[in-house]
Amino acid sequence: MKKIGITCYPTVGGSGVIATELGILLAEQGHEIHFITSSVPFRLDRVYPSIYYHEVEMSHYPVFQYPPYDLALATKMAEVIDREELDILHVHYALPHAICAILARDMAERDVKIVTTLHGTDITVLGIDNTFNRMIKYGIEKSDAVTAVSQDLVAQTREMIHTEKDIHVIYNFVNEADYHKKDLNLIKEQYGIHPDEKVVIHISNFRKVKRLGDIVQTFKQIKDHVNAKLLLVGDGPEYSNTFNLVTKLGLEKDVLFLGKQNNISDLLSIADLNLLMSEKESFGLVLLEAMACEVPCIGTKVGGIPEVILHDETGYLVELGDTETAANYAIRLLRDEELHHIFAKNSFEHVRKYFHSSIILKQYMELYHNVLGQ
Ligand code: GMT
Repeated sequence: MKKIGITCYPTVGGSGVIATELGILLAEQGHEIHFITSSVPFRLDRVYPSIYYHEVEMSHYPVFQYPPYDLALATKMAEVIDREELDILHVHYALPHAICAILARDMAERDVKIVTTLHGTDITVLGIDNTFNRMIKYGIEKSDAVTAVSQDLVAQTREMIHTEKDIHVIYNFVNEADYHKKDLNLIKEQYGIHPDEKVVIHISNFRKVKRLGDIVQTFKQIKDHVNAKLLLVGDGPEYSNTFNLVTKLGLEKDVLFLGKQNNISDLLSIADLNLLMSEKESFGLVLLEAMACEVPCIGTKVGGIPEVILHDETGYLVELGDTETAANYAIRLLRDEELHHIFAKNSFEHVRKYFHSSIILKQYMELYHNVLGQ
């Protein structure tokens, strides 16, 4: 039995989901898990006897212009390392979490091993900034082991951070108990969608990189040929612009803004097609979630997306911004029931074969054993 600390962004987001689900899987294997985060990770929605939660508390002293969250986190990490006798501290994101972990390891009396998982935005966005570039490199190089969620992210890290550090690719996974197709036609009816209408879905945090405009433009072209509705799930900075575009294109009746939702697998169960037209995406966890629910995906040839979607087998890949090709593929898939059925089954099998939680868990466990020299 190992004692493992986990730090992640606990709010909605793929990295928080992966960190929490991994913690749950490890606990189920008999390990003791200590989450060190600013709030309870949102997926920790029931009691697990060997999972503990340590809240990073902030004191607001007037002397600080900005409350120093990173220092409070490092202090809490050091405290938990010593008190709980952690073997490993697994942090998600180099910045700031790996930096805080390194500081905590220096402060602590115990020799804890640091494992850092790169999820993307730290490299593809922050890596461009020179101030942070050096800091990220430091975080990566001082970690005992580093993982990234796709081959593409490893390549980007090498290119932008100029590090020779070994970076292991460990892909994302889904909780199969939750992500599977359910018979929920009632939900479709409750949203006022006719049984014959096709459902296209997009789920994201509505940041600019997700190219919501391309999602709406693709849907508009689909709509000209197929009776369909678009479900937009999530919220974020691009919400208003997307809303305005939908109104401008006269699609108000066909695009449903659902806001943030918890039961994503229920919504995926009524969907026929998932769209992800991002300009940056280190993996695209939502693709796995959709595919596990037998929903074929169309995505851009960007970042790690081509490592998840098999072109012409589980879905289609298009160039960034090419909404016309995306719409043509979508129309083909939504009109041809037999083809759709094949793609849906292929998607399910692909996730099961290459991204099953048991495969990914094994890879993380091997990595832990290696850093501990066992
Ligand atoms: O997509 C986001 O902006 C959220 C971010 C996160 O912290 O969850 O997502 C990143 O990590 C996910 C989990 O590994 C990946 O599936 C996403 O592709 C990645 N986002 C980007 O690279 C933009």
